[in-house]
Amino acid sequence: MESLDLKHQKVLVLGLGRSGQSAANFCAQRGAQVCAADERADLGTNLSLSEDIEVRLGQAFPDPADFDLVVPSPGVPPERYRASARRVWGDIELAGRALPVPIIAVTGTNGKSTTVMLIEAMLKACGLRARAAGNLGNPALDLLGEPLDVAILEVSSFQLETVESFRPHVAVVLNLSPDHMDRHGDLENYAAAKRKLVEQQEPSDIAVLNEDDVQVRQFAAHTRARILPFSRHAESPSQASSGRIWLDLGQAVLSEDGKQTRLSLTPADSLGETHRDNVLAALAAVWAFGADPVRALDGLIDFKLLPHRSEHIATHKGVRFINDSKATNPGAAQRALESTRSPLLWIAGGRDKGLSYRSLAEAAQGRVRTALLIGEAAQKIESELHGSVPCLRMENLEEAVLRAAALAQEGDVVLLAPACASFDQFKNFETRGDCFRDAVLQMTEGNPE
Ligand code: UMA
Repeated sequence: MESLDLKHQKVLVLGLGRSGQSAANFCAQRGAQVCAADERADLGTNLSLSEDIEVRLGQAFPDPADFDLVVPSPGVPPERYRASARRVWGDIELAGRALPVPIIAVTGTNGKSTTVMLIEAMLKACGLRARAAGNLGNPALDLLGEPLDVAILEVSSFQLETVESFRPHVAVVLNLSPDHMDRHGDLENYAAAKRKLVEQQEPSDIAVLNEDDVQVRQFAAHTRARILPFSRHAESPSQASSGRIWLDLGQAVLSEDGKQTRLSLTPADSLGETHRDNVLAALAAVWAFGADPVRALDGLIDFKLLPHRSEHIATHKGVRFINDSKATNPGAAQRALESTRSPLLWIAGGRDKGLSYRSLAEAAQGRVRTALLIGEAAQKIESELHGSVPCLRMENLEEAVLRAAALAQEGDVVLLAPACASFDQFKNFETRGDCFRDAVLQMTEGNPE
Protein backbone atom coordinates (compact mmCIF):
# COMPACT_ATOMS: atom_id res chain seq x y z
CA MET A 1 0.00 0.00 0.00
CA GLU A 2 1.23 3.50 -0.78
CA SER A 3 2.05 5.60 2.22
CA LEU A 4 -0.23 8.34 3.36
CA ASP A 5 1.83 11.46 2.88
CA LEU A 6 -0.52 14.38 2.42
CA LYS A 7 1.97 17.14 3.18
CA HIS A 8 1.52 20.07 0.78
CA GLN A 9 -0.92 18.02 -1.29
CA LYS A 10 -3.87 19.92 -2.72
CA VAL A 11 -6.97 18.13 -1.41
CA LEU A 12 -10.57 18.80 -2.39
CA VAL A 13 -13.21 17.56 0.05
CA LEU A 14 -16.68 17.34 -1.50
CA GLY A 15 -19.63 17.62 0.89
CA LEU A 16 -19.41 18.93 4.44
CA GLY A 17 -21.67 16.64 6.38
CA ARG A 18 -20.29 14.39 9.07
CA SER A 19 -17.74 12.53 6.97
CA GLY A 20 -16.63 15.56 4.93
CA GLN A 21 -15.79 17.61 8.02
CA SER A 22 -13.96 14.71 9.59
CA ALA A 23 -11.96 14.06 6.38
CA ALA A 24 -11.17 17.76 5.85
CA ASN A 25 -9.82 18.13 9.39
CA PHE A 26 -7.80 14.93 9.05
CA CYS A 27 -6.18 16.03 5.76
CA ALA A 28 -5.40 19.50 7.13
CA GLN A 29 -3.83 17.98 10.22
CA ARG A 30 -1.62 15.86 7.96
CA GLY A 31 -0.29 18.99 6.28
CA ALA A 32 -2.49 19.09 3.18
CA GLN A 33 -3.77 22.28 1.64
CA VAL A 34 -7.48 21.63 1.92
CA CYS A 35 -10.39 23.15 0.05
CA ALA A 36 -13.72 21.91 1.40
CA ALA A 37 -16.89 22.49 -0.60
CA ASP A 38 -20.58 21.98 -0.09
CA GLU A 39 -23.31 23.07 -2.46
CA ARG A 40 -25.55 24.08 0.40
CA ALA A 41 -25.14 27.70 1.47
CA ASP A 42 -26.63 27.47 4.95
CA LEU A 43 -24.11 25.21 6.71
CA GLY A 44 -21.87 27.92 8.14
CA THR A 45 -22.73 27.83 11.83
CA ASN A 46 -22.87 24.04 11.96
CA LEU A 47 -19.36 23.48 10.71
CA SER A 48 -16.51 22.41 12.89
CA LEU A 49 -13.42 22.85 10.73
CA SER A 50 -9.84 23.77 11.42
CA GLU A 51 -9.00 27.37 10.49
CA ASP A 52 -6.53 26.65 7.71
CA ILE A 53 -9.22 24.97 5.58
CA GLU A 54 -10.61 26.98 2.69
CA VAL A 55 -14.39 26.60 2.81
CA ARG A 56 -16.67 27.11 -0.19
CA LEU A 57 -20.38 26.98 0.46
CA GLY A 58 -23.38 27.38 -1.82
CA GLN A 59 -21.36 27.33 -5.06
CA ALA A 60 -20.71 24.81 -7.79
CA PHE A 61 -17.93 22.37 -6.82
CA PRO A 62 -14.39 23.44 -7.90
CA ASP A 63 -12.84 21.52 -10.79
CA PRO A 64 -11.38 18.26 -9.36
CA ALA A 65 -8.62 18.41 -11.99
CA ASP A 66 -7.01 21.26 -10.01
CA PHE A 67 -6.32 18.98 -7.03
CA ASP A 68 -3.96 16.09 -6.22
CA LEU A 69 -6.64 14.24 -4.29
CA VAL A 70 -10.44 14.36 -4.14
CA VAL A 71 -12.17 13.12 -0.99
CA PRO A 72 -15.88 12.83 -1.78
CA SER A 73 -18.53 12.41 0.91
CA PRO A 74 -20.53 9.19 0.52
CA GLY A 75 -23.62 11.12 -0.60
CA VAL A 76 -21.83 12.76 -3.55
CA PRO A 77 -22.33 10.62 -6.68
CA PRO A 78 -19.18 9.65 -8.67
CA GLU A 79 -20.42 11.44 -11.82
CA ARG A 80 -19.65 14.66 -9.97
CA TYR A 81 -15.86 14.10 -9.88
CA ARG A 82 -14.77 10.87 -11.53
CA ALA A 83 -14.09 12.15 -15.05
CA SER A 84 -11.52 14.76 -14.06
CA ALA A 85 -10.16 13.72 -10.65
CA ARG A 86 -6.56 12.50 -10.59
CA ARG A 87 -7.01 10.46 -7.42
CA VAL A 88 -10.12 9.67 -5.39
CA TRP A 89 -10.00 8.37 -1.83
CA GLY A 90 -13.03 8.45 0.42
CA ASP A 91 -12.78 8.62 4.20
CA ILE A 92 -12.74 4.81 4.49
CA GLU A 93 -9.67 4.62 2.24
CA LEU A 94 -8.01 7.31 4.36
CA ALA A 95 -8.96 5.50 7.57
CA GLY A 96 -7.64 2.21 6.20
CA ARG A 97 -4.29 3.89 5.55
CA ALA A 98 -4.14 5.85 8.79
CA LEU A 99 -5.55 3.59 11.50
CA PRO A 100 -2.73 1.84 13.35
CA VAL A 101 -4.91 -1.10 14.46
CA PRO A 102 -6.47 -4.07 12.66
CA ILE A 103 -9.83 -3.43 11.04
CA ILE A 104 -12.95 -5.54 11.03
CA ALA A 105 -15.24 -4.17 8.32
CA VAL A 106 -18.88 -5.04 7.74
CA THR A 107 -21.04 -4.50 4.70
CA GLY A 108 -24.33 -5.84 3.35
CA THR A 109 -27.72 -4.41 2.47
CA ASN A 110 -29.30 -4.86 5.88
CA GLY A 111 -28.15 -5.40 9.45
CA LYS A 112 -24.76 -3.66 9.16
CA SER A 113 -25.11 -1.30 12.11
CA THR A 114 -26.52 -3.96 14.41
CA THR A 115 -23.70 -6.31 13.46
CA VAL A 116 -20.90 -3.81 14.08
CA MET A 117 -22.45 -2.97 17.44
CA LEU A 118 -22.65 -6.68 18.27
CA ILE A 119 -19.00 -7.18 17.29
CA GLU A 120 -18.00 -4.20 19.44
CA ALA A 121 -19.92 -5.56 22.44
CA MET A 122 -18.50 -9.05 21.98
CA LEU A 123 -14.89 -7.91 21.63
CA LYS A 124 -15.25 -5.67 24.68
CA ALA A 125 -16.50 -8.71 26.59
CA CYS A 126 -13.22 -10.37 25.55
CA GLY A 127 -11.30 -7.52 27.18
CA LEU A 128 -10.32 -5.75 23.95
CA ARG A 129 -10.49 -2.03 23.34
CA ALA A 130 -12.90 -2.06 20.41
CA ARG A 131 -14.88 0.76 18.79
CA ALA A 132 -17.42 0.81 15.99
CA ALA A 133 -17.59 3.65 13.43
CA GLY A 134 -18.35 4.40 9.79
CA ASN A 135 -21.71 4.42 8.09
CA LEU A 136 -23.52 4.01 11.39
CA GLY A 137 -22.81 7.64 12.24
CA ASN A 138 -19.42 8.53 13.70
CA PRO A 139 -16.93 8.85 10.84
CA ALA A 140 -14.16 6.26 10.68
CA LEU A 141 -11.36 8.86 10.82
CA ASP A 142 -12.65 10.07 14.19
CA LEU A 143 -11.27 6.86 15.71
CA LEU A 144 -7.72 8.14 15.22
CA GLY A 145 -6.11 9.01 18.49
CA GLU A 146 -8.35 6.71 20.53
CA PRO A 147 -6.49 4.01 22.43
CA LEU A 148 -7.77 0.94 20.58
CA ASP A 149 -6.91 -2.67 19.87
CA VAL A 150 -9.29 -2.97 16.96
CA ALA A 151 -11.54 -0.76 14.83
CA ILE A 152 -14.88 -2.07 13.58
CA LEU A 153 -16.13 -0.21 10.52
CA GLU A 154 -19.59 -0.28 8.99
CA VAL A 155 -19.03 0.36 5.31
CA SER A 156 -21.75 1.26 2.79
CA SER A 157 -21.72 0.74 -0.97
CA PHE A 158 -21.32 4.53 -1.36
CA GLN A 159 -18.18 4.44 0.75
CA LEU A 160 -16.82 1.41 -1.09
CA GLU A 161 -17.03 3.26 -4.40
CA THR A 162 -14.16 5.43 -3.22
CA VAL A 163 -11.72 2.87 -1.83
CA GLU A 164 -8.57 1.82 -3.65
CA SER A 165 -6.43 -0.32 -1.36
CA PHE A 166 -8.73 -0.72 1.66
CA ARG A 167 -7.91 -4.11 3.16
CA PRO A 168 -9.72 -5.11 6.36
CA HIS A 169 -8.18 -7.99 8.28
CA VAL A 170 -11.68 -9.41 8.76
CA ALA A 171 -14.38 -8.55 6.21
CA VAL A 172 -18.00 -9.47 6.86
CA VAL A 173 -20.62 -9.52 4.10
CA LEU A 174 -24.11 -10.00 5.48
CA ASN A 175 -26.51 -10.08 2.53
CA LEU A 176 -27.26 -8.42 -0.77
CA SER A 177 -30.68 -7.37 -2.02
CA PRO A 178 -31.65 -4.44 -4.25
CA ASP A 179 -31.04 -1.03 -2.67
CA HIS A 180 -29.78 2.38 -3.83
CA MET A 181 -30.59 1.61 -7.48
CA ASP A 182 -31.05 5.34 -8.02
CA ARG A 183 -27.31 5.64 -7.37
CA HIS A 184 -25.85 2.37 -8.68
CA GLY A 185 -28.18 1.79 -11.65
CA ASP A 186 -28.41 -1.99 -11.35
CA LEU A 187 -27.75 -4.83 -8.95
CA GLU A 188 -24.47 -5.76 -10.66
CA ASN A 189 -22.98 -2.31 -10.06
CA TYR A 190 -24.23 -2.37 -6.48
CA ALA A 191 -22.70 -5.83 -5.93
CA ALA A 192 -19.45 -4.68 -7.59
CA ALA A 193 -19.18 -1.84 -5.05
CA LYS A 194 -19.84 -4.20 -2.15
CA ARG A 195 -17.28 -6.70 -3.46
CA LYS A 196 -14.54 -4.12 -3.01
CA LEU A 197 -14.64 -4.95 0.69
CA VAL A 198 -12.90 -8.28 0.04
CA GLU A 199 -10.97 -7.66 -3.18
CA GLN A 200 -7.78 -6.33 -1.57
CA GLN A 201 -7.65 -8.91 1.18
CA GLU A 202 -4.65 -11.26 1.38
CA PRO A 203 -4.43 -14.93 2.39
CA SER A 204 -3.70 -13.93 6.00
CA ASP A 205 -7.08 -12.13 6.11
CA ILE A 206 -10.53 -13.64 6.58
CA ALA A 207 -13.74 -13.03 4.64
CA VAL A 208 -16.84 -13.94 6.65
CA LEU A 209 -19.51 -14.59 4.02
CA ASN A 210 -23.20 -15.41 4.33
CA GLU A 211 -23.45 -18.80 2.69
CA ASP A 212 -27.26 -18.60 2.48
CA ASP A 213 -27.10 -15.61 0.14
CA VAL A 214 -26.30 -16.68 -3.40
CA GLN A 215 -24.86 -13.29 -4.36
CA VAL A 216 -22.66 -13.06 -1.27
CA ARG A 217 -21.43 -16.63 -1.74
CA GLN A 218 -20.00 -15.57 -5.09
CA PHE A 219 -17.73 -13.04 -3.39
CA ALA A 220 -15.46 -15.97 -2.50
CA ALA A 221 -14.20 -15.97 -6.09
CA HIS A 222 -13.06 -12.35 -5.75
CA THR A 223 -10.77 -12.56 -2.75
CA ARG A 224 -7.51 -14.17 -1.73
CA ALA A 225 -8.65 -14.21 1.91
CA ARG A 226 -9.54 -17.38 3.79
CA ILE A 227 -13.32 -17.83 3.65
CA LEU A 228 -15.29 -18.36 6.85
CA PRO A 229 -18.89 -19.11 5.80
CA PHE A 230 -21.83 -18.61 8.16
CA SER A 231 -25.23 -20.14 7.61
CA ARG A 232 -28.61 -20.89 9.15
CA HIS A 233 -28.28 -24.47 7.93
CA ALA A 234 -26.08 -27.41 8.86
CA GLU A 235 -25.66 -28.54 5.26
CA SER A 236 -23.22 -26.53 3.20
CA PRO A 237 -23.74 -25.81 -0.50
CA SER A 238 -20.09 -24.76 -0.88
CA GLN A 239 -16.88 -26.67 -1.10
CA ALA A 240 -15.53 -27.59 2.31
CA SER A 241 -13.64 -24.72 3.93
CA SER A 242 -11.33 -25.02 6.90
CA GLY A 243 -13.88 -23.38 9.21
CA ARG A 244 -17.63 -22.85 9.20
CA ILE A 245 -20.30 -21.60 11.61
CA TRP A 246 -24.00 -22.42 11.50
CA LEU A 247 -27.20 -22.42 13.54
CA ASP A 248 -28.66 -25.55 15.07
CA LEU A 249 -31.60 -25.51 17.48
CA GLY A 250 -30.77 -22.18 19.08
CA GLN A 251 -27.07 -22.95 19.23
CA ALA A 252 -24.17 -21.77 17.12
CA VAL A 253 -21.96 -24.58 15.89
CA LEU A 254 -18.35 -23.60 15.24
CA SER A 255 -16.53 -26.14 13.15
CA GLU A 256 -12.84 -26.18 12.36
CA ASP A 257 -10.57 -28.99 11.21
CA GLY A 258 -13.23 -31.58 12.05
CA LYS A 259 -13.70 -30.25 15.60
CA GLN A 260 -17.08 -28.81 16.60
CA THR A 261 -17.92 -26.42 19.44
CA ARG A 262 -21.57 -25.68 20.30
CA LEU A 263 -22.52 -22.41 21.94
CA SER A 264 -25.94 -21.47 23.27
CA LEU A 265 -27.31 -18.26 21.76
CA THR A 266 -29.92 -17.80 24.51
CA PRO A 267 -28.45 -14.41 25.53
CA ALA A 268 -29.46 -13.17 22.05
CA ASP A 269 -33.08 -14.36 22.29
CA SER A 270 -34.38 -10.92 23.24
CA LEU A 271 -33.06 -9.52 19.94
CA GLY A 272 -35.62 -11.57 18.04
CA GLU A 273 -35.54 -13.70 14.93
CA THR A 274 -34.67 -10.82 12.55
CA HIS A 275 -31.24 -10.48 14.09
CA ARG A 276 -30.24 -14.17 14.22
CA ASP A 277 -28.06 -13.83 11.11
CA ASN A 278 -26.41 -10.72 12.51
CA VAL A 279 -25.58 -12.47 15.79
CA LEU A 280 -24.10 -15.40 13.89
CA ALA A 281 -22.09 -13.12 11.59
CA ALA A 282 -20.78 -11.14 14.57
CA LEU A 283 -19.75 -14.31 16.36
CA ALA A 284 -18.00 -15.49 13.19
CA ALA A 285 -16.14 -12.17 12.94
CA VAL A 286 -15.01 -12.34 16.55
CA TRP A 287 -13.88 -15.93 16.08
CA ALA A 288 -12.08 -15.03 12.84
CA PHE A 289 -10.33 -12.21 14.68
CA GLY A 290 -8.96 -14.72 17.15
CA ALA A 291 -11.00 -13.71 20.19
CA ASP A 292 -12.67 -16.28 22.42
CA PRO A 293 -16.24 -16.89 21.18
CA VAL A 294 -17.32 -18.21 24.60
CA ARG A 295 -16.32 -15.01 26.40
CA ALA A 296 -17.68 -12.98 23.49
CA LEU A 297 -21.21 -14.20 24.18
CA ASP A 298 -21.18 -12.35 27.52
CA GLY A 299 -21.33 -9.20 25.39
CA LEU A 300 -24.86 -10.15 24.37
CA ILE A 301 -26.27 -10.18 27.88
CA ASP A 302 -26.95 -6.44 28.16
CA PHE A 303 -26.90 -5.70 24.45
CA LYS A 304 -29.48 -3.13 23.35
CA LEU A 305 -30.44 -2.70 19.71
CA LEU A 306 -29.96 0.75 18.23
CA PRO A 307 -33.14 2.83 17.94
CA HIS A 308 -35.28 2.57 14.77
CA ARG A 309 -34.48 -1.13 14.29
CA SER A 310 -37.36 -3.35 15.43
CA GLU A 311 -37.75 -0.84 18.28
CA HIS A 312 -40.67 -1.52 20.60
CA ILE A 313 -42.27 1.86 21.33
CA ALA A 314 -45.36 0.99 23.36
CA THR A 315 -48.09 -1.56 23.95
CA HIS A 316 -51.49 0.05 24.09
CA LYS A 317 -54.81 -1.76 24.44
CA GLY A 318 -53.02 -4.99 23.58
CA VAL A 319 -51.54 -3.54 20.38
CA ARG A 320 -47.75 -3.36 20.03
CA PHE A 321 -46.17 -0.44 18.13
CA ILE A 322 -42.85 -1.23 16.46
CA ASN A 323 -40.52 1.31 14.85
CA ASP A 324 -38.41 -0.17 12.04
CA SER A 325 -37.75 3.14 10.29
CA LYS A 326 -34.30 1.81 9.29
CA ALA A 327 -36.06 -0.68 6.97
CA THR A 328 -35.27 1.67 4.08
CA ASN A 329 -35.44 -0.91 1.27
CA PRO A 330 -37.85 -3.71 0.31
CA GLY A 331 -35.49 -6.46 1.54
CA ALA A 332 -35.41 -5.00 5.05
CA ALA A 333 -39.17 -4.43 5.08
CA GLN A 334 -39.71 -8.03 3.96
CA ARG A 335 -37.60 -9.31 6.87
CA ALA A 336 -39.57 -7.12 9.26
CA LEU A 337 -42.89 -8.47 7.96
CA GLU A 338 -41.74 -12.07 8.00
CA SER A 339 -40.30 -11.95 11.49
CA THR A 340 -43.50 -10.65 13.13
CA ARG A 341 -45.91 -13.42 14.02
CA SER A 342 -48.93 -11.25 14.97
CA PRO A 343 -51.35 -9.72 12.44
CA LEU A 344 -49.96 -6.45 11.15
CA LEU A 345 -51.05 -2.93 10.38
CA TRP A 346 -48.13 -2.01 8.19
CA ILE A 347 -47.03 1.57 7.53
CA ALA A 348 -44.84 1.89 4.44
CA GLY A 349 -43.76 4.41 1.81
CA GLY A 350 -41.46 7.38 1.39
CA ARG A 351 -38.98 8.20 -1.37
CA ASP A 352 -38.62 5.50 -3.99
CA LYS A 353 -35.03 4.39 -4.66
CA GLY A 354 -35.84 2.85 -8.03
CA LEU A 355 -36.62 -0.52 -6.43
CA SER A 356 -39.33 -3.13 -6.98
CA TYR A 357 -41.81 -3.80 -4.18
CA ARG A 358 -43.21 -6.98 -5.76
CA SER A 359 -41.47 -9.29 -3.28
CA LEU A 360 -43.45 -7.60 -0.53
CA ALA A 361 -46.79 -8.80 -1.92
CA GLU A 362 -46.06 -12.39 -0.90
CA ALA A 363 -44.57 -11.39 2.46
CA ALA A 364 -47.60 -9.20 3.23
CA GLN A 365 -50.28 -11.68 2.21
CA GLY A 366 -51.72 -13.49 5.23
CA ARG A 367 -49.71 -11.27 7.62
CA VAL A 368 -50.89 -7.75 6.93
CA ARG A 369 -54.47 -6.71 7.72
CA THR A 370 -54.03 -3.32 6.06
CA ALA A 371 -51.11 -1.47 4.48
CA LEU A 372 -51.13 2.25 5.25
CA LEU A 373 -49.12 3.99 2.56
CA ILE A 374 -47.45 7.38 2.77
CA GLY A 375 -45.12 9.55 0.71
CA GLU A 376 -43.99 9.67 -2.90
CA ALA A 377 -43.83 5.90 -3.39
CA ALA A 378 -47.38 5.17 -2.14
CA GLN A 379 -48.89 4.75 -5.60
CA LYS A 380 -46.08 2.48 -6.83
CA ILE A 381 -46.18 0.29 -3.72
CA GLU A 382 -49.95 -0.08 -3.94
CA SER A 383 -49.82 -1.14 -7.56
CA GLU A 384 -46.96 -3.61 -6.95
CA LEU A 385 -48.70 -5.15 -3.94
CA HIS A 386 -51.21 -6.07 -6.60
CA GLY A 387 -54.28 -6.48 -4.41
CA SER A 388 -52.52 -8.93 -2.06
CA VAL A 389 -53.61 -6.81 0.95
CA PRO A 390 -56.04 -3.91 1.46
CA CYS A 391 -54.23 -0.56 1.06
CA LEU A 392 -55.06 2.89 2.40
CA ARG A 393 -53.35 6.09 1.29
CA MET A 394 -52.47 8.44 4.15
CA GLU A 395 -51.41 12.10 4.06
CA ASN A 396 -48.53 11.65 6.48
CA LEU A 397 -47.02 9.42 9.15
CA GLU A 398 -49.01 10.90 12.03
CA GLU A 399 -52.28 10.22 10.24
CA ALA A 400 -51.12 6.69 9.41
CA VAL A 401 -50.35 5.97 13.07
CA LEU A 402 -53.78 7.17 14.20
CA ARG A 403 -55.61 5.19 11.52
CA ALA A 404 -53.54 2.05 12.16
CA ALA A 405 -54.31 2.27 15.87
CA ALA A 406 -58.01 2.66 15.13
CA LEU A 407 -58.00 -0.41 12.86
CA ALA A 408 -55.87 -2.61 15.12
CA GLN A 409 -57.34 -5.34 17.27
CA GLU A 410 -55.94 -6.69 20.52
CA GLY A 411 -52.84 -8.80 19.76
CA ASP A 412 -52.01 -6.93 16.54
CA VAL A 413 -48.80 -5.08 15.76
CA VAL A 414 -48.58 -1.63 14.18
CA LEU A 415 -45.31 -1.76 12.27
CA LEU A 416 -43.43 1.10 10.61
CA ALA A 417 -41.26 -0.64 7.98
CA PRO A 418 -41.21 1.86 5.11
CA ALA A 419 -39.20 -0.02 2.40
CA CYS A 420 -38.21 3.46 1.17
CA ALA A 421 -35.89 6.33 1.94
CA SER A 422 -37.26 9.06 4.18
CA PHE A 423 -36.06 12.15 2.32
CA ASP A 424 -39.40 13.10 0.72
CA GLN A 425 -40.85 13.98 4.13
CA PHE A 426 -38.03 13.79 6.67
CA LYS A 427 -34.39 14.76 7.13
CA ASN A 428 -33.38 11.12 7.58
CA PHE A 429 -34.64 7.76 8.82
CA GLU A 430 -33.97 8.80 12.41
CA THR A 431 -36.33 11.80 12.29
CA ARG A 432 -38.93 9.59 10.61
CA GLY A 433 -38.60 7.07 13.45
CA ASP A 434 -38.76 9.87 16.02
CA CYS A 435 -41.94 11.16 14.39
CA PHE A 436 -43.48 7.66 14.63
CA ARG A 437 -42.44 7.40 18.28
CA ASP A 438 -43.86 10.84 19.12
CA ALA A 439 -47.15 10.09 17.35
CA VAL A 440 -47.51 6.78 19.20
CA LEU A 441 -46.62 8.20 22.59
CA GLN A 442 -48.85 11.24 22.15
CA MET A 443 -51.76 8.94 21.35
CA THR A 444 -51.11 6.42 24.10
CA GLU A 445 -50.31 8.95 26.81
CA GLY A 446 -53.37 11.05 25.99
CA ASN A 447 -55.53 7.97 25.85
CA PRO A 448 -54.60 5.60 28.68
CA GLU A 449 -55.71 1.95 28.66
N1 UMA B 1 -23.65 17.40 -0.92
C1 UMA B 1 -23.33 18.29 -1.93
N2 UMA B 1 -23.51 17.89 -3.23
C2 UMA B 1 -23.99 16.62 -3.55
C3 UMA B 1 -24.31 15.74 -2.48
C4 UMA B 1 -24.12 16.17 -1.17
O1 UMA B 1 -22.89 19.41 -1.68
O2 UMA B 1 -24.12 16.31 -4.74
C5 UMA B 1 -23.45 17.84 0.48
C6 UMA B 1 -24.77 18.09 1.19
O3 UMA B 1 -25.21 19.41 1.01
C7 UMA B 1 -24.44 17.78 2.63
C8 UMA B 1 -23.27 16.84 2.55
O4 UMA B 1 -22.84 16.80 1.19
O5 UMA B 1 -24.07 18.91 3.39
C9 UMA B 1 -23.77 15.49 2.99
O6 UMA B 1 -22.86 14.47 2.73
P1 UMA B 1 -23.35 12.96 2.91
O7 UMA B 1 -24.70 12.78 2.30
O8 UMA B 1 -22.28 12.06 2.42
O9 UMA B 1 -23.59 12.84 4.48
P2 UMA B 1 -22.62 12.72 5.74
O10 UMA B 1 -23.21 13.58 6.81
O11 UMA B 1 -21.19 12.91 5.43
O12 UMA B 1 -22.92 11.22 6.15
C10 UMA B 1 -22.20 10.15 5.54
C11 UMA B 1 -23.20 9.03 5.25
N3 UMA B 1 -24.24 9.52 4.37
C12 UMA B 1 -24.59 8.87 3.24
O13 UMA B 1 -24.10 7.82 2.89
C13 UMA B 1 -25.67 9.48 2.38
C14 UMA B 1 -23.81 8.55 6.56
O14 UMA B 1 -24.61 7.39 6.29
C15 UMA B 1 -22.70 8.16 7.55
O15 UMA B 1 -23.30 7.87 8.80
C16 UMA B 1 -21.70 9.31 7.71
O16 UMA B 1 -21.19 9.70 6.43
C17 UMA B 1 -20.50 8.91 8.58
O17 UMA B 1 -19.72 7.94 7.96
C18 UMA B 1 -26.03 7.62 6.36
C19 UMA B 1 -26.73 6.88 5.22
O18 UMA B 1 -27.87 7.21 4.91
C20 UMA B 1 -26.58 7.07 7.67
N4 UMA B 1 -26.09 5.88 4.61
C21 UMA B 1 -26.71 5.07 3.56
C22 UMA B 1 -27.48 3.92 4.18
O19 UMA B 1 -27.19 3.52 5.32
O20 UMA B 1 -28.35 3.37 3.48
C23 UMA B 1 -25.63 4.51 2.65
